Amino acid sequence: MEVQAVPPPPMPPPAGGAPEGSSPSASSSGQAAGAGAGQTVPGPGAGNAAGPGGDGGGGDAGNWFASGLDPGSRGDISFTLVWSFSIDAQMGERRGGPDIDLWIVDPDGFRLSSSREGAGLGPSKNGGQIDMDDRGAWGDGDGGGPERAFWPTGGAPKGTYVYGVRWYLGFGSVQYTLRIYRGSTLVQEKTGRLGADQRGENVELGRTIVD
Ligand SMILES: [Ca+2]
Repeated sequence: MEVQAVPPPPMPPPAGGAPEGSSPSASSSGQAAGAGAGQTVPGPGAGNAAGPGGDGGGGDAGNWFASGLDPGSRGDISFTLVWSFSIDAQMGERRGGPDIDLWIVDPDGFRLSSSREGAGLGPSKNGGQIDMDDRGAWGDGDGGGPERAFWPTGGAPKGTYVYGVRWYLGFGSVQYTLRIYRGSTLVQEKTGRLGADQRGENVELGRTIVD
C-alpha cells in the first residue's frame, strides 16, 4: 500500500541519469537533538544530498531534496528516506527500482515499518505513522522514495527513537539518504549503501532522543 498525502514527486531522471552522489562516509552527520542543535531545513536548490555524478541510475532522491519538495519537517519529529539506484541492475523489467523500507522503534516500543513484517504503518497509540511508502517497481512508486514517518505536534513521546532501513525487494544496491527533523529543523542525516545481499535485515542507522 502506498499512501500519498503530498503531490507526486517530479519524474525521475531517465536511465543514464545521475545516481547518488553522497559523501564518501558511510553514515552520519549531526547528532541529535538537543535544543538548538542541528541546522535549518535547506531551501529549494540547497542541500542536495544526492547530487549528479556516477554511472547511470534512477530514483529521485536528488530531485526531492534539491527541489524544495522534501516532505520532512512536520510534527514533533519526522523521518524522510530517499534512495538512488542503478537502472542497469534492474534486470530490464524492473525499472521502478528496488523497494527499500524505513523502520523506527519509538520510545513506547512500537515498531513502525513499511515492510510490515511484525510491524505496522500505524498510526500507533501516540500518533506515529508511516504515511508514504515507495514500493518501487512492485507498487505505484517509481523507486527512490520518499518514504516518511512522523509524529504529530504534541504527540511524540519523549525518549529514544531507534531507526534504520531494510532491503525489501529488488536487485543491486542503492545509495540512501535518511533525514530526521525536529519540527522544521534537520537534526540528523545518514547516508550509505544498502544492497540486495542484506534483504530482510533491519539495518540500524542510529538513535535520536526527544526530550
Ligand atoms: Ca518501500
